[in-house]
Amino acid sequence: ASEPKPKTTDGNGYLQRSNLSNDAESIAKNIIHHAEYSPFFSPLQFELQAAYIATAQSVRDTLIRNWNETYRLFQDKNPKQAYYLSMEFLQGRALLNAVGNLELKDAYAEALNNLGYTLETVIEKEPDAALGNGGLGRLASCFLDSLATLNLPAWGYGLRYRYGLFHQKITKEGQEEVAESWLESGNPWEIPRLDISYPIKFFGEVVEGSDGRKQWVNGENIRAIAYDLPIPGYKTKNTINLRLWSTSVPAESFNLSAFNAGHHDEANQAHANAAKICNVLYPGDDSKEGKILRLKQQYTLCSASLQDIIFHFKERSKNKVNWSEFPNKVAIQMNDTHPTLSVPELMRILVDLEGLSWEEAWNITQKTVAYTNHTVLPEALERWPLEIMKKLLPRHVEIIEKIDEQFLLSIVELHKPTGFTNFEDTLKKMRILENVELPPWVTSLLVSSSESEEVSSSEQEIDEDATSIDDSPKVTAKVTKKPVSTAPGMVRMANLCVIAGHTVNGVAAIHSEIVKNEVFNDFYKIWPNKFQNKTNGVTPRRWLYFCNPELSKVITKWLGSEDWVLRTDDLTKLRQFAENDELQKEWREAKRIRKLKLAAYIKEKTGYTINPDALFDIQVKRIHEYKRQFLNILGIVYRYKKMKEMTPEERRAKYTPRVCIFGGKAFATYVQAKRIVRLITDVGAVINNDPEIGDLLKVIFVPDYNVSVAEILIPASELSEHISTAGMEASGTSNMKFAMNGCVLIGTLDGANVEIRECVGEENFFLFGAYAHEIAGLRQERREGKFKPDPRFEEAKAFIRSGAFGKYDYTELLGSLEGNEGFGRGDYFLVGKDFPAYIECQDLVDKAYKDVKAWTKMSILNTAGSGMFSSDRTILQYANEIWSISPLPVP
Ligand code: GPQ
Repeated sequence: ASEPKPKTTDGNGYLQRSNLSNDAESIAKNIIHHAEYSPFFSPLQFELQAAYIATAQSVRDTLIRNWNETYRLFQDKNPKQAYYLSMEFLQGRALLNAVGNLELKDAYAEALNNLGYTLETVIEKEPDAALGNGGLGRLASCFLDSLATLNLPAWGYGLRYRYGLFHQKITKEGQEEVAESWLESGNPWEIPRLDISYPIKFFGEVVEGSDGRKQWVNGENIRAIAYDLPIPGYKTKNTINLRLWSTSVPAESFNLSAFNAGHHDEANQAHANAAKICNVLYPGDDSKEGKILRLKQQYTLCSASLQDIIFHFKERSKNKVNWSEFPNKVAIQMNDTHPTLSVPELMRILVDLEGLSWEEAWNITQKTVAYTNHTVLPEALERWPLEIMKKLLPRHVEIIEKIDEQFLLSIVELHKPTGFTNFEDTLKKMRILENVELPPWVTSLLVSSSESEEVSSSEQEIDEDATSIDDSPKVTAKVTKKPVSTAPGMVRMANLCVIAGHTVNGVAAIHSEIVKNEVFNDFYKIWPNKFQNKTNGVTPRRWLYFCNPELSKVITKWLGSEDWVLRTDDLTKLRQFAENDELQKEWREAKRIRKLKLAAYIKEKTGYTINPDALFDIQVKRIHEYKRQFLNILGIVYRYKKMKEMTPEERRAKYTPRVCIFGGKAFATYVQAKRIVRLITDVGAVINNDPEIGDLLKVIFVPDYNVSVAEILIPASELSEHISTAGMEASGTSNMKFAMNGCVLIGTLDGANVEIRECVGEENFFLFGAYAHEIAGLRQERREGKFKPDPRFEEAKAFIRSGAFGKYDYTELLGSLEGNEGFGRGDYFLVGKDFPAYIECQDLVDKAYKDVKAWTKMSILNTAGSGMFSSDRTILQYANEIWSISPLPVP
């Protein structure tokens, strides 16, 4: 019998929509409504903070309405959906982006004017949502914008950290970290979904149930609770979801008897442990260290998201669950290896909870998951100690061990025709487990194929305590898990991803080649079709249209329409006007407005006055030795020294007035990176106060670089620095944002620089430095003591050593550039090698900037050639070539 339907529903159980009017007057009423009834503040006051919260809540009304329509469409049509799993989302601010995407910016501006505020000042009240460290997290956020804009059925999953990326203070001593609490004044954008939560388990034991299935029991039990952030697309009703998990415990975990006995901390222990998981964003970028808490975070993300995905799959299957359909309905993308536990978790759910066979489950898992690699730095490829993982996730380790053994089996099969001579090293390199003895059946195979190789009796010994994880008919021997040496057993997450994923992609053409030919070459040789390239992109809405309205207006005028915001390839049509005096004048005027705004910002944040007509030269990104901010500042030191040796006339003739701007955070325990920050500020303090130099050179460190600061810096840029040691930057994404905003790049042939240079034209890109394929040889030469440093490089270092920039002892920092090898020495990043080419290239920049017309042309051609770096293009490629999903627009 059907339940009676309330009158307010449409007959299908859905609530009928209420109307929201989009005129300024209705919006103002709605804002006032929220100001009055919102629980965030006293309704008697309508201060700026209240205006921001009420405005955000009013925008959220529209977002929720669109979110519901989108969700309902996905439920009804049940298309294949992509799920983007990421430990980081660097969303930045939401307000301007939301009203811009909804095409309500003018209406909101008018409404706020009528209430005595301006949209600009209200926007400034929003704290950045900094749930990410850098490029990887920001990429995830750009992808969400494109997924919604392209009407694709997709959701993002992440964690709701209470403290995002730290705030950076710059003092006389360099960087200081301050905790960031973006949720302190409440988050008006999120929708707490206390109705949606899943159990998560840690530790405990694995037992076998009466049905023969493995059961994971006891241990620590917590719950993951959903918080939704609606993500609007541009010029579409489609609004997708970023579901962030927070952690808590079920009520029964509160130890009431302990509390009543006065042991308050003890009573609260379970809750405190659970809350800790989502307390802070892991502060590493290309992180080196792993902590048990980090593994708990990763597992929480994977387990909660998979339970949720499976819940939706079942709900949409309408009582006819057919597991073989799962890969036709679900695509899971793992953003780097951080969500790798999705693989054993999906296997566990399918095998232990749903009762599928191992083969069926493996088949489904492989067809469902795909992996994006974002780095080739060996220290950043995640490896987890087997012992830690065994304790925390005992069943998952069993599953990983079995995947490992099945993998060994499959490549042994593959190599049977060619024999197994010299095969052991390859096997050891490729398998998931590291420092764990090969199963005896593999060892015996290797012995029989190579008489010369002796195997010690201890290696052949079978560990009686080891659990057999094998129930496959092909393998019969028991497995030994004893460490081969004293080195602890490890789980290589990247190898697990490559083995389990149906697709592995790099993030720029050159990076994907390195992934295939170096990092994962053994895998590439057996599965060439698994490997793809998906060159990164950035959303042209946030990174050009919204943050640079002046330049956007000029572009729109000359292209005759605003279509370029969705079809960035149209930007190429600017090429025909690149030398047009009228366009050039408008272009420079637009840029100058943004330069003035940046100058005001720098004055406010640092106290330094800069000349808006100087060349604005910017390097903003995480501080890392491989990104070589060190090279940049050494170049500046050399420039300054040369300036000091010249007469004022010579100086003016040779150099162009420049403001060198840096920004970026150093990982709190990355000592060398923090020294680089200190050096930049020390150099700035001397040069900026040198009356002889005046506005010919200024060195600014903009504190607390984040998404919102980037939105001020990038539109004002004229030259930007992307100068990593070739082969080390997977892609870079700020390079794309700069080019879009008419900024000329100086850079090495690394990451996406290679493709940007091709697209904007070689003559519009300042290229220098060693090539990726030369790096290994150059390092080798260096080790052999064959490297002869350029005298100009020696001069720059000596100038710092002389104490010209203060008393701080730079011995350790400069020492990293000396010697032939050793940790932290031997100039691993080849700063000395590239230094002469770099400063010569910078001289060319000075000359080029003096020719205003030629420079403006280069600037226009950078924007014109940047169309391919829209994340819309990237996402379409993921949709078509990895996920097989199609657009489903809300009518
Ligand atoms: N990247 Cl592995 C990060 O920002 N964090 C990470 O942990 C890893 C990579 C970056 C990478 O360094 C950049 O070159 C890329 O442009 C970016 O990911 C997005 O792919």
